[in-house]
Amino acid sequence: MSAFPSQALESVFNKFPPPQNPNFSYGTAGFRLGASKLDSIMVAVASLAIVRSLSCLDETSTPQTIGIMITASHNPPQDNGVKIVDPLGDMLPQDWEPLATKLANCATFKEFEKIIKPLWTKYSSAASSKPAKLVIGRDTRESGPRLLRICTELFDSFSDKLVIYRNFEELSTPELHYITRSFNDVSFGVPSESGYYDKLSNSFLRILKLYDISPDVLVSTTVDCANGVGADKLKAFLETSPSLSSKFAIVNSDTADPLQLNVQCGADFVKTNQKLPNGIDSDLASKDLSLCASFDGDADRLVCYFCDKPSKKFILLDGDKIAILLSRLISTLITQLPENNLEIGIVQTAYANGASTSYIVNKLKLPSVCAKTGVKHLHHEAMKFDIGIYFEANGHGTVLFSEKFTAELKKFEGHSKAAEVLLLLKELINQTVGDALSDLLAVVASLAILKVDAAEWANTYHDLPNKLSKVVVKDRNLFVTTDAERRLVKPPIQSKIDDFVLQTKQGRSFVRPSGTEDAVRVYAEAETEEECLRLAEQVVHLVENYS
Ligand code: G16
Repeated sequence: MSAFPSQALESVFNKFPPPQNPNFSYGTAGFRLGASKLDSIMVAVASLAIVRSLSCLDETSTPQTIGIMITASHNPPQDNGVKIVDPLGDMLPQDWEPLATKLANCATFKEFEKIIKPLWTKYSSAASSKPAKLVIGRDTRESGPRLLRICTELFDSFSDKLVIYRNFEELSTPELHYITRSFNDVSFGVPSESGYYDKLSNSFLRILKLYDISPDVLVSTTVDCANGVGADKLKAFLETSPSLSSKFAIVNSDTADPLQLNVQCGADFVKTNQKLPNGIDSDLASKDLSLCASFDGDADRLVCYFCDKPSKKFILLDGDKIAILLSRLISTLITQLPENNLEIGIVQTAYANGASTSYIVNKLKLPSVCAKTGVKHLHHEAMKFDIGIYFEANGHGTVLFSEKFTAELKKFEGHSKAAEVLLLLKELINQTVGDALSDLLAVVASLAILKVDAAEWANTYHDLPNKLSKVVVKDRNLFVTTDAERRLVKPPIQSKIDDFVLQTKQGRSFVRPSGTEDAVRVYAEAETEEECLRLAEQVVHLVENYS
């Protein structure tokens, strides 16, 4: 068995020492905070990723590849974050998160070694001392290269008998998830950026061909890339797919100035403020046969929108609307199969607009599940269905197709166009995590196949007026929720929220601590704009008074 590399680890640990009394926690999407505070966390995460790889053995008892993604997605430019991606491209299992938290909070190497050494030794022995395998990527944040180098410095301090890694530098979050899985599952794709682009463009163009749809007639889409990594990746994708390049125009693509990231643009800005981003005006957004879309800072969220022509009113097509559009296409295709017993389900969070959930249950007659915020929670629930469609209202989501789905559909291959299209959708829609580019292509294909324009899509149902507020509090950990984050256990203000809700027509409101920002979020919806704003103010006031 290879010896535990105590000295090498200690020297890197001491080079990037933790602060006094560290109090970090692996949250909704890994560790996320001011970039200057992340150095010691990188050492903890890189070490844990090695152990995770050693613990995930394939059928030949060889460690599988684990991903490390350095990003803070929708957060402001000065933040950064890091998360671990499991062999199949999903998130680090939740029962490993406390370990990540513990390692990040070790104040001395002695404490750190006490936790990591027994695990490393145990798993390395089970892996017959074969090396751990890792892939690493980062978004365009200014702090990204420096934080990434802390990880590679750690890996380089070991011999390659202990760790083999591939550094991809700049990647979108969904690319990193795709590449991680492809290293472990050759049937999933080629583990490279070009493999990812080919998989998307081939499946997309083949779907269009089955319906004789020329790319020229697709809706023209203007994409706000949040001045983030999605801009570079969308450009690269369009270079590899010239037949699509005239249908997608990119705005907010300034990745050379890291301070512009997510500023007045991007999916989070558009969804939260319910207005157009910088770079897209109401004339552009109301052009015929067009659509606007926003990616977030690491290109794993998508929202679409347009402006109504005569009134120039902004109309948002958020994650709820995307889920419903995709479920409409998938349900239509399923009914065209010669036979099937596949169960489709839709997973949302408490942020889903009440009107969307009613539409799913009452019109689509599909099962609807409410999960806690965080794609890891939704992903888990969606896996319980043969076809699990999951989207957060903020545009983070995807559609998971099960093994049963593939087995059933393969039976009809060659004699059912619907089966062929469904199998291609499984290729097009990222099976590992929400993916703005893949979701956008799925939306554009759905609109073309269903012969629906943005206005008709928006009219599927009408959102109840809603408002999401962010309240900065002294300690967000004082806010504890239950019932998929729809009710507060602590502090004792839930009954007051209930009273406000009862006084509001079609009212709904909840309070939850953010897992990615130092704040508490307050959501409110109601029958009218006025009542919604009143409810939001009342609940925000309650929270402010309590903190
Ligand atoms: C992350 C998570 C999402 C979550 C969002 C906000 O998104 O992956 O699932 O909705 O944070 O989370 P919270 O309200 O807990 O701050 P992203 O796109 O920032 O990685």
